[in-house]
Amino acid sequence: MNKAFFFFLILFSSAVFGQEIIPKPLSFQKGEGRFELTPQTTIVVAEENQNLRAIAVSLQKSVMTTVGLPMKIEKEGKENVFIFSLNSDLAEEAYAVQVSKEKVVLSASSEKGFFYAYQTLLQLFDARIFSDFLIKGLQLSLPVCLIKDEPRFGYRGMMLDVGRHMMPVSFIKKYIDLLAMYKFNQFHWHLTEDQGWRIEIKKYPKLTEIGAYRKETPLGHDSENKGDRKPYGGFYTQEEVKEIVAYASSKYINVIPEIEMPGHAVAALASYPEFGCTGGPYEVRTRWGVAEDVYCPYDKTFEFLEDVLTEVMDLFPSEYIHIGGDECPKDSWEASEFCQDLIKAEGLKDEHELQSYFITRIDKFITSKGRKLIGWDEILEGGLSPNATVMSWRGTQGGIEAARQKHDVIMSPNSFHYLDYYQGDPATEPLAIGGFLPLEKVYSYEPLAEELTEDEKKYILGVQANLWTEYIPTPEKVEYMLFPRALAVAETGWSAEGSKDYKEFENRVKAHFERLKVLNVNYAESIYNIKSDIRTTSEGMLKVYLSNIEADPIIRYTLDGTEPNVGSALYEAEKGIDITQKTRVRAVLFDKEGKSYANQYMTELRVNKATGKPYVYRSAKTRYTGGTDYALTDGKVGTEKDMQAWVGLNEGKLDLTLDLQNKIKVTDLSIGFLHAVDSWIMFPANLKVSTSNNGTKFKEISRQGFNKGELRGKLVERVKVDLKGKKVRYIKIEADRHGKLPDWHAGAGSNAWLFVDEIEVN
Ligand code: TNX
Repeated sequence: MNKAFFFFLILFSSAVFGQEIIPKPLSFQKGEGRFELTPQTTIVVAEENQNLRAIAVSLQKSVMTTVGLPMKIEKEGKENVFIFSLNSDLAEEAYAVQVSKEKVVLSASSEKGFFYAYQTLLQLFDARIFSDFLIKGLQLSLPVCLIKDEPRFGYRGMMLDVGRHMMPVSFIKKYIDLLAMYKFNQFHWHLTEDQGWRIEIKKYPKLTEIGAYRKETPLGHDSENKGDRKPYGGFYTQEEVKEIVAYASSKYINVIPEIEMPGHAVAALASYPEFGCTGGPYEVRTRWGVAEDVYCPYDKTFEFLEDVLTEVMDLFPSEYIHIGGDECPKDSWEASEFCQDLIKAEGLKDEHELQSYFITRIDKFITSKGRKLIGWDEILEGGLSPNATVMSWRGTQGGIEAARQKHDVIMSPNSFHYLDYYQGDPATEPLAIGGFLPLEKVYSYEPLAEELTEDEKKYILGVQANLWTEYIPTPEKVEYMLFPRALAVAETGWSAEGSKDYKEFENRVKAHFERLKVLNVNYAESIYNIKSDIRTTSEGMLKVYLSNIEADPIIRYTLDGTEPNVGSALYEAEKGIDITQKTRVRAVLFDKEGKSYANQYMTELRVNKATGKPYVYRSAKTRYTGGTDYALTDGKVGTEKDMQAWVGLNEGKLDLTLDLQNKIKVTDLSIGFLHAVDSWIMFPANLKVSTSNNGTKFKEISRQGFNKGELRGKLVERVKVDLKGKKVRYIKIEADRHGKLPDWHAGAGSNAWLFVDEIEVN
């Protein structure tokens, strides 16, 4: 799109939406006219306060960089000024911004309040205020308005897992900048994992010499059990940690370190095997998931952990110290004589109480240092000290339970706030761990569950979203997974109860895309994805209906496999698209100016003599996915990526009769099967095809056997059967499942699934 047009759009959209601030402020009143910045405009900071001055300098810098105006900082001034005005009546994080034609007044009672006023101010400017170079012809101004604002929750956090994948210091700073822009105040830094220990600990150098490196990283999905054979690793030195903590603090963000225990600790055990129950050797983990090897509760293990935490507390001034506590399998404690003796000696009931003993002992240590322990909701198991704060991740129930037990709670439910889950159709999204959390779902989260009493609600300190990085190896992908969903989380944490309106939020998000673009953030445009509805017609044709979030989207499509452009056919909702032959449908969304969006829709439809024709199963139990009645003849062919097209069985056999509804000449038949053994799906043992003219007497045409019992990995194969140009009406297709999963398989002995899709007849 032409640049001038692009910028016109920004102005236009701000005029339409009035305000695009995210998170939405408590109140916003728009007036008439604008405050124009001129070469005479100054910033007035009366107080002798270095930090306030630093905020004024940031404002000065942004204006200088983008439009070259000097914006001197002075002690007084009345007109054509930005004034920092102290107002001690406001709460710590509250602020007001008052823009008139003559001046802009920022009020707050604290530096933090001024910082948020400044963040809001930036969002009132043209999006190009975020540019780091001079923009010719840009005239900066602000709309006359009055904003009063304060957060709903005191805790607004974002977690980043650097254990699975490490991110460079420069990126951590960018991440912190983006959090600050959306008024988050907590950065939860997940620093240790099975797959890597990422923080230098002076007393235990092997933690980073050994524990920071793994032999390889899973390739594709963990279930495929493949590695990339490339050593991976790295860690943050204590100097770098200090640098990041100081940087975050300059953005009014507290950094909460997480040192995982008793589980998710294989990297530490690989470095110091004496802290595991078996004594090792252990190896830094090269697969995702949950490891059975965990810390053994020896006295020496506690000494070690206390030493580590001591160094950590020296680096992080945060009151909260996160000690993990999640996903700790009890196998190694069950098998350990030491643990069994300890359970008896301490009068504990079982290994769950041993977990509680573990956490309580660490809690005492952390509390003795004047800090507060946070842990994932499993720390509730077996009793917990009243001082501890619970971070609820397993749905919302853990948090509700914790609040009832009068523990402070931070809500970060995987059912709403796991930003490592897919945000769009997995078929068109980059690889993710699983799940499905589109922007709308994330936005719909209400942290104060109805079942809590008013008193219990007081224990909910706020919200957090988590970014686990098993499938997120680069900063670009971190950005892709975070944005725009982090904006929804920001609004849940900040904006007033009951003020959320998704449609209106979506419009503000679109305006923020322009800001994120200027900031070089690789945000996802998945909210624009095109969705399809494919229907069969009685004539054996297909009709494809396309839609997206807009009421009247401009969708252009091609049917010849080429990429749609501005000249391609325009989709008309009333008509749909008729498909009469094998076709690859590709569709792309355009904006009014003819700019295309990145996310495309693509599907291959194979119209053939079986398309839309009915079939009857003689035996088909446990049908799985392939939702529609005509899943096998809907023209949509199951592929490795498009898992939803397949029909799956794991009992009985595939035995169906297809009715072509007329006696017609047929040359061949093909049918696809999926082999994806890590997902318990295996190629059939055989395939038999017979034909008939009356539906009762069948003649066998083909019978073949397969043996893919040893084949690992994934494969889609279409089996072809020659029908020799005969005239037939009915075709019977039979296939036996492979049977049981092989001995070497994790699910050995269970039935393998048979996945079949799309019967094609030509
Ligand atoms: C569960 S959430 C975990 C993490 C994984 C995450 C993947 C939590 C406390 N534990 O170790 O990375 O699921 O979504």
